[in-house]
Amino acid sequence: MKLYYAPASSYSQRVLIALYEKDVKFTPIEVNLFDSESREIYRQINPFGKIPTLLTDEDSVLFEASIILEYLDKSFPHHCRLIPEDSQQALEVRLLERMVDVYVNTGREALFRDRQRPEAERNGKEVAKPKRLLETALILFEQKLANRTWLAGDEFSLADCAAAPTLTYLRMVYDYGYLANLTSYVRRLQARASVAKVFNSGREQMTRMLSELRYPLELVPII
Ligand SMILES: N[C@@H](CCC(=O)N[C@@H](CS)C(=O)NCC(=O)O)C(=O)O
Repeated sequence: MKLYYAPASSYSQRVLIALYEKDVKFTPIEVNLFDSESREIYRQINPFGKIPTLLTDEDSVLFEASIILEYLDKSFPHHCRLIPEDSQQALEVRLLERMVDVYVNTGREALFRDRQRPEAERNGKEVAKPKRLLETALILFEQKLANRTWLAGDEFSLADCAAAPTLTYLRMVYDYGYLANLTSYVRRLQARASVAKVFNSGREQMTRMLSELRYPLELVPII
């Protein structure tokens, strides 16, 4: 199995966390999307030019992080099930993962773009709606985490693989420290071996990318 990825890419990190959780052997292939020639070559594998992509041992090409995770969970069901067998619980896991993607990631990207505008142009109407939806999702997570270890319950799942990179990077542009359960949850995520391993290997690339921005940003550690 080959994984096309970049160490700092949040969608790549989601897949890497799952691979480490499941202790699956794979060949990592780093893609430099900032280089036009590498990007062109990579488009022959993934026409959208997005990372990650998984090339399976049966030569299937899979894109979209959540589809790759579904494949890994079905193919390697014996270590750490990411999607519960119980169909009701599986729906909850998929719903939470979708909320991370649709509301938290979209809000994070909108806030990130906003921080790359001159200060006088920030906080305009284009950011109001994604920010409101982001906050709605975070409050819902806060309520669910009042009596849960992981986002969907007692077991680490697909939803946590998605939430770990997203909530870690979100802190650069949005301080959710006022949400105590969510903050403790992110601490638990970052202490988990698979998540710590992924962040440690992505930190250098992310720190460099953030320092080269028009309005530089920094990773904000959770205290
Ligand atoms: N929907 C895709 C999103 C993947 C994605 O946006 N990856 C980013 C890196 S985190 C990327 O490839 N960006 C390059 C680009 O958009 O050109 C997935 O779930 O895998």
